[in-house]
Amino acid sequence: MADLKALADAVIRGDQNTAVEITKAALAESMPAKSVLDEGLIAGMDVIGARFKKNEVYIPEVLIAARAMKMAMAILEPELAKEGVEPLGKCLIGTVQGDLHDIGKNLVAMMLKGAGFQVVDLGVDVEPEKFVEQVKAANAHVVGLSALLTTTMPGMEKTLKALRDAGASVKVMIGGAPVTQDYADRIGADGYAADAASAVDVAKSLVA
Ligand code: B1M
Repeated sequence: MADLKALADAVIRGDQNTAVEITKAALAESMPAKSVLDEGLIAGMDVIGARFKKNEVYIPEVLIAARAMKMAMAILEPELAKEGVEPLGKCLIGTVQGDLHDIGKNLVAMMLKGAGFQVVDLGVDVEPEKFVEQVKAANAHVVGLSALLTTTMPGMEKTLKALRDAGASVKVMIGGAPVTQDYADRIGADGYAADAASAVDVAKSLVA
């Protein structure tokens, strides 16, 4: 019988070949895709997230684990769809207008996917109007805004205002090196996270 603990360990090690192999074996044995996801892939990414928060692993390890998860997810996704498994929620994420930094934002997107969210990544230099348009089109539950420059942080407030003015009932989470909880409170964001693993906790609390 396919070993889901070994699948989680493969994700933690970033061993994509083993992750894919065990995922295929589990599906061939008619194991529910949801169990493979929860007990294998998400369990592995949860461990990586917790270790990243404690500085026990660093960005390269997270990226390698996320790549292993992505490869296995490509096999699992059609089966999840057949089982009618719903994602935890739909997140739109982007770096705000004028800002081209995307390494942290990409990590957050990967960790959210790893936790079971459906993620639409709008990229960098995203103007407020685009967030509004895409939130409506995607019917998103959470919008994630990233900024790395003190000069682009006001783009977060502008985007929040544009979303509120458009009547979008979406939760807004912000983050990035110069961003703080105090700033999030000041502009009225629903959530703030200091790192990619905490962003998962915040997003979960926002859709709970
Ligand atoms: Co730029 N840059 N950069 N840069 N850059 C910084 C940010 C800077 C601090 C460097 C410095 O001066 N010491 C400085 C900003 C100063 C300030 O505003 N206070 C700076 C500057 C000034 C600039 C330019 C203006 C330089 C110039 O051209 N004169 C220019 C601006 C371009 C623009 O955006 N319009 C610029 C350009 C660039 C590059 C293109 C060369 C490159 C970006 C490449 C890319 O992203 N594809 C770059 C880089 C790499 C950096 C540094 C070196 C590294 C940033 C990074 O990726 N960190 C950075 C200095 C530094 O941090 N040491 C610097 C790693 C990443 C994983 O961390 O993004 O913080 P971070 O993400 C974390 C958390 O913040 C959080 O989770 C992530 C993972 O834990 N997080 C979220 C991030 N987004 C989140 C969203 C959430 C929740 C959590 O919810 C939605």
